[in-house]
Amino acid sequence: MSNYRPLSEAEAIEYARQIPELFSPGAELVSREIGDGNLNLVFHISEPSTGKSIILKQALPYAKVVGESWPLTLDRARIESEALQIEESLCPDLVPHVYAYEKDLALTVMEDLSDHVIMRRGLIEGNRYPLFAEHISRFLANTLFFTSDLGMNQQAKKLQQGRFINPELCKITEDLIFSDPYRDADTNNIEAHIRDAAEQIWTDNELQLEVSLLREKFLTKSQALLHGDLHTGSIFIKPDSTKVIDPEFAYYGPMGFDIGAVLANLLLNFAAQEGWSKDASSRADYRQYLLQTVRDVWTGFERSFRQLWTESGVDVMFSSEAYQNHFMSELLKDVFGYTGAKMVRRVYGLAHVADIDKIEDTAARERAQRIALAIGTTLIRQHRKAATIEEMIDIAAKSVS
Ligand code: SR1
Ligand code: MG
Repeated sequence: MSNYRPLSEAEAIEYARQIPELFSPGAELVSREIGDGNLNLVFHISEPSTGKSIILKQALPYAKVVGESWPLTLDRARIESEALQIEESLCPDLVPHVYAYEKDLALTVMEDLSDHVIMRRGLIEGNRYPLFAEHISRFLANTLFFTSDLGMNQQAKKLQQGRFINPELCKITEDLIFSDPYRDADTNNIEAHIRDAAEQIWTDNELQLEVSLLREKFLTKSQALLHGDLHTGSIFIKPDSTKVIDPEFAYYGPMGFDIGAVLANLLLNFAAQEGWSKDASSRADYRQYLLQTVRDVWTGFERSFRQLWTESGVDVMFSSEAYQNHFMSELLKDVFGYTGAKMVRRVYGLAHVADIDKIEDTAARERAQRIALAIGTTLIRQHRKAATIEEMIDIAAKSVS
């Protein structure tokens, strides 16, 4: 921590200049701080005369979204850079390349993806990404399979787990997803017009039991190295390319948490459509596209994961078809629960999503919030009985019929 200081734009340029073989000696470099997430500084450094560019991402010693009153470990920069490198070894086309990690400054130097857009923004603008489901289901299948006891040496997995104990960032998730939205916590950020819905959830004992079970699994089920925060703001996209960024929440947890994060964010956009597509027919059409993407992500994941298991499984006791079927059916239940929990927290927990919050019309925003809560709470309630992805699609479709 002793040599740590948050960089200014000028200091970021000086740092970038020293990276060997990147920019021309003495070149004019331009820096822009472009971080719009909740936690970090992000500098875009470019050399206008050659068009070369990189990203410098620096962790701050506190959560930017709240301020210095919420201290946060700088070790998350190490966790992020190591997770990115593991992910790159498993699916090189789906993550940015890491050029360097500087421990003292909690700084990662990585590939610039400015020719992509943040997927959340792309969905808000109504764009379609025909390759996304194939890309993200391959990312999920490879990263989850090859870091689990199914696909990697089981002693090496235990050692790897030790490098990804991430208590401070896990606590953020434990609080903001699996605790605070279910009680009248100070961190909640509740618009007055939906307070009644939040209050109903605070007294719903059956729902709270289901959330407790999901929380328990998040705390104890060390199945695979998760990205840990795989929402559509952690995905850079363009029609022919998908890049997963920001795995600073990486830790060993239940696989369904990452899959659920992707599906939840598709469904949050589904819930928000009244704010973004003004006529009923284009709205229905885009919603169909989102539901088809939900279906394709799960079915693509299941197909790839089963294939990896059959071709590369490391454990003879886990090699029977009966065990594989049991595993996949339990995983789908977790996916339902985590999809639901990740939706509820984004409606009135601490950190919301632009898909809903940026809807200017209050009545349309409220309808989006209530649709998201209806889908989320139903998924949580039904998660232990879930048997097919079609049930999730039906729940979403019924919420707007
Ligand atoms: C204090 S951090 C709030 C949220 O931002 C991150 O992206 C995670 O989702 C976290 O819960
Ligand atoms: Mg993030």
